[in-house]
Amino acid sequence: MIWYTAPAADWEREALPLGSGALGVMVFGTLASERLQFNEKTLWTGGPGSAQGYDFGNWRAPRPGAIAAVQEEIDTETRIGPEAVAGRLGQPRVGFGAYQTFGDLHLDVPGAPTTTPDSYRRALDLGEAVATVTYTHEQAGHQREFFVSHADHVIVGRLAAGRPGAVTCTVRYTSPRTDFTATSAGERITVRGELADNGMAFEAQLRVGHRGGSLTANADGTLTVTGADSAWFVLAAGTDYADTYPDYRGDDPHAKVTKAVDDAFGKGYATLRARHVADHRALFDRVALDIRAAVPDVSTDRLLAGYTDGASATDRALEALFFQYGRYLLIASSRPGSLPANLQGVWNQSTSPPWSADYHVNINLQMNYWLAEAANLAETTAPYDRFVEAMRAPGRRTAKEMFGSRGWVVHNETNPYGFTGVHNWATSFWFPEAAAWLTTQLYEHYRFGGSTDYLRTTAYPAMKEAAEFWLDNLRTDPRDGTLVVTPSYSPEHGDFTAGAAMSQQIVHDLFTNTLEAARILGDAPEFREQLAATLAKLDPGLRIGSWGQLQEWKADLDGPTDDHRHVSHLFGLHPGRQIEPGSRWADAAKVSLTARGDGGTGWSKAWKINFWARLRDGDHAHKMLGEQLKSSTLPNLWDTHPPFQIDGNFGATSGVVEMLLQSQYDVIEVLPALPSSWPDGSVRGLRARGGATVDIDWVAGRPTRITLTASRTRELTVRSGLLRGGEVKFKAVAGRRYTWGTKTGAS
Ligand code: FUC
Repeated sequence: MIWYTAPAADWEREALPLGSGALGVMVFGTLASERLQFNEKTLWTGGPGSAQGYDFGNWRAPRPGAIAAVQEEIDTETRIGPEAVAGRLGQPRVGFGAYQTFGDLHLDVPGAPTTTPDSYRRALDLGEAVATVTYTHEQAGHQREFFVSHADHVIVGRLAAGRPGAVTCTVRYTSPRTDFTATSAGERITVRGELADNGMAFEAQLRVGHRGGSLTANADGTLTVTGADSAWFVLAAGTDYADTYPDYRGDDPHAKVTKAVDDAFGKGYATLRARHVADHRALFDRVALDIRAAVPDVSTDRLLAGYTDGASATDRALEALFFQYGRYLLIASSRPGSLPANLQGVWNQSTSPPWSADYHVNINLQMNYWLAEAANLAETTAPYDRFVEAMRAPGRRTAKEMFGSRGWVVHNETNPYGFTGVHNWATSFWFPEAAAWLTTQLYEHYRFGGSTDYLRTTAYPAMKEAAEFWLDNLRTDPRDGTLVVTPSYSPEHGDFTAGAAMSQQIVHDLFTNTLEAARILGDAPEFREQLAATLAKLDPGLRIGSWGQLQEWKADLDGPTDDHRHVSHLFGLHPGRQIEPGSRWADAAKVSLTARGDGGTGWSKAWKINFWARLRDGDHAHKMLGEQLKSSTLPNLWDTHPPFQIDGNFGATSGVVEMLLQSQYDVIEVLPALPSSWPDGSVRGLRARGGATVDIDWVAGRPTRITLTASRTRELTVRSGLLRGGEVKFKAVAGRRYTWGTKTGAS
């Protein structure tokens, strides 16, 4: 539960998020006029039909030889400043668009208290995914309840009072745009419009029910409930967006929205609530973390403000809450049937949000899904898979037109309209490695879940096509004859060079995964041989520099006082698996990470939790979790870059899992980086690669019991100090449970 003693005064810092993946709501809990800012995830300006025109980021005119000329210059000069390259390979963004707020629903409550009563409480129950606002006024208890149901595709709210007839309210829709009409008739409000920029049709419908009192449809498009015992509403919203290249338009939303709102209304409030809670709990309740936290009776903003160094039981309460909040937010912002979680999940109150609230793919979208498999929410990856699938057609055209090659590609940022080309922000526009990196999650989904069918139909086609792009685009480095990515740009840092560490490590990871998958699926031997031969000649992107650091670039250019937020050259440590703990590369990675320091934006700190956990330094991982809570977390526990950016929430939850369980080398490692400030505890329901669900109890920093439930029949290896010889390898049988140790640690 997260809770507060006052209404939210600020959307970003204080309002409480609810969501069903497609729909999102921010609850303010304001007394005289409840504000419910809401979103539908496909409501985007830009794309085909945009008033500005749209080119998918592809060069508007062919530039024959442009990339080759940059490559040749890098061969001779070794480095080129980013502005010079952006001038030659970039172009201004046109028609990219931005994620839009759908608007606000206001519930005007006449006679509500004008100051916040002492009894006021605004809460979000993470287990139920229900927000409540409660207060006492004129001797009557008042209660508001809100949720967004993925089971029924509606936003639901209810106002009730302890005294008969005490609920009076007017329901009103507003939007910062003027492109809509809102009309009311009977018990229904209909909002209908088209985005001025691209003509996208959108519609929302709301129906109000009440017990006692009366309901009036007003001429200004609002509805008023007067003197009821309780009132409730359902709201459905949609657009005519479809994720199909090249038009990205589908059916008018009217029929779908009407059906959703009417079906839900027919079910009644209690049924909708029960169906919603069951749907949410089926995902949320799978994981439980107990780190002997003591939840004090203070509001969450005070809990956050009081956080010091993680040494106390109340600090642990916040850490455990923050861990589960990441899981909550992923469930709320990524369910099948819509787009994946964007930079703000599904929540956006603006018509021009930061970075368009888009899909940045040089770290951010990938980070959003780091927790999905290991924190037992594999179903939330369906929208991501679909997004990647939908990107391949435009990405294939970009590969052909810009690079003259096979495969598919996407650069630094993308939108729901297949923007796979480039813009011209010098320090970020060039990142063709993004497609390869995006496919990593698909392969991880296979490694965790083990479905060969999924590998064959979903993961492998995207991976293979990304690999084909790099088979066609690697170039021999005249310095040493290895194959390198060029031009290569380590995200948002330094100059253009050939063979920066991250470029090489990503391609290494892609080829390694694709080769494994090709073997499993028995793809053509010629393809496998070509991949293996290319991998053998590939510069692996691992090099140790003059001060013992892992080099970010192929030449030794790293500055020991540089604290840039991107730590791209450690990709092979996390999320990759090229840098194994105990190796000299890991030692060098540690030198680099130490030099970069414990600061950074929200997502940067979150990544560092994962890095330190992979380096088996639980205390430093925990320190980074503390840094994130102290300086990159808002009172509503949203991560802040600043501004609000959800990747840090997801990255932090992933980091906590990495402290407790790792399996990237196909060995299930129990408590690989347990911090000393969590001496006793237990965790239930984490997932390991190979199809295992793992429960762990520990006392005084040592595991006392490990329970593993196998979801597939296959050989598994478990590593833990609890096991004789430190490791056990056995044939696990699907559906069976295996236990080592006892709950008390007695044997
Ligand atoms: C990447 C980061 C920025 C920001 C942006 C949305 O480009 O370098 O810090 O997170 O994405």
